[in-house]
Amino acid sequence: MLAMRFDNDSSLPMFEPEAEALPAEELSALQIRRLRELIDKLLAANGLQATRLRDAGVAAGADVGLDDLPRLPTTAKQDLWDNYPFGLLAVPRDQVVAVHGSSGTGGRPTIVAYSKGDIALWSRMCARALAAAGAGPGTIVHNAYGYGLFTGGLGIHQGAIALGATVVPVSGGMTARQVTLIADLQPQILTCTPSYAIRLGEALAEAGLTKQNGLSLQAGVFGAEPWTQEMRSRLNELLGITALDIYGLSEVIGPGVASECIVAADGLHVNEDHFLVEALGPVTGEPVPEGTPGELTFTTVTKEALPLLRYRTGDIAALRSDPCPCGRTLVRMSKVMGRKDDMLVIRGVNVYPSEIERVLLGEPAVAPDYLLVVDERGGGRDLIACCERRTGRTADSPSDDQIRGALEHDLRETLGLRVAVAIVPRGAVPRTELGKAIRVRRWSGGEPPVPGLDV
Ligand code: DLL
Repeated sequence: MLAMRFDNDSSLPMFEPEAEALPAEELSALQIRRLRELIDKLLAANGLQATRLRDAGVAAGADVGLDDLPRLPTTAKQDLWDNYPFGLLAVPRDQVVAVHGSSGTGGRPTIVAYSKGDIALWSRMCARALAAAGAGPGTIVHNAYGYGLFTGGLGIHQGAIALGATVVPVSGGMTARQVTLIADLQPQILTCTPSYAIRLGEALAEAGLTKQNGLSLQAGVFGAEPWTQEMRSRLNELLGITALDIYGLSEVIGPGVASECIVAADGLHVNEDHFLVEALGPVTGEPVPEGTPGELTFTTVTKEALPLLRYRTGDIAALRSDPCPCGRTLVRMSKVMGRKDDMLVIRGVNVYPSEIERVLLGEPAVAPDYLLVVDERGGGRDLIACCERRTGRTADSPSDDQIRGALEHDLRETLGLRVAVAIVPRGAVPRTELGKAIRVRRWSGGEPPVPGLDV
């Protein structure tokens, strides 16, 4: 019975077909109504967003239509930091039933608040994503996203329960135990970061558990970090599944903002009945034409505790509205192509190059030029910090190995992330004569991006 759900056929049930397959005009009418309600709510809350709306000449929700969206004020991560932790609440504090936050590092977390209604909404959005991957009541979901402040674990967990699926709340890590649980409980769906899915897939294969040999997995719902089509092919092959992308961010709600369907596995359906989406030119801030990459910007029209008007995510993707064979009418976004700023998401942890720089330059024996190499050669995402030694070495200067060891330790302590450090020959790190320095390079194969880099 359950296996039927994974046949990639377009009659797969949607979790909320009345919303997910709404005809375009009805969707617009719903969006306009909700946008106006949001604006009235923000004005009534009388906070930062109310001030910005009034400054833009908006005195009531009735003043705006959907076409006015590009002219409304925006919000950004800085606003959350400036109003940390509860300054942007649109409900009384005692209506907040949970907080979550981004995996951002460096002592400046982004904290977001949820009302009971927000948790119910979030659960439904994640239930939509799981149903789009073929899950239904009784499907076993092996949930290896981290549980905690990070939205991945609990978001998917609540979604699986809302769907009536059976969730295995295994969280991240302890790979040997995960292999045993997968062998014993026979889940159909795996949910985790794509890089962890690779790691788990390799461990399953080592344990002799493959598709040919009884591995039960049918689909994967992978997100929280960028991943490529090549990675999708690898995951499909390694695990014998259909690997699907799920996107979201704490500020908007967590996972479940957009997700792929198993029918097409070709772009993520944005839940635009709750999250209006725009793609903006990163520099101009103006909407870009359909199909052109732009900065994803979301307006949360139904959230209660922390509603955000035109939240600029920094994530770059393209939107498309051509019909999908699954029957959903929701606009699709491409995979995230990159970030407007340089934030790196490594194994689900968000790090800014500036945070790494701070640690590297705290070591006196290291020269101020460095290059961060995102190593994708193995299909995962590892980070190598390439540094050069400072000139003027003396007899009692530390050895390369000592510097490397100390920096790797400090990076792990400060960022909560394993970063490999490579001491490269003097002059190997590219220098900039004009303009901005290039601090990040990808390494997906071929020549090392820095001469002398041997890891
Ligand atoms: O990563 C929410 C999430 C959890 C999404 C589990 C999917 C699955 P944050 O920790 O706040 O929230 O990080 C948000 O991660 O702005 C993107 O840069 C990146 N990101 C999230 N999903 C994807 C994806 C969660 N599918 C930030 N592809 C976002 C690329 C992603 N990047």
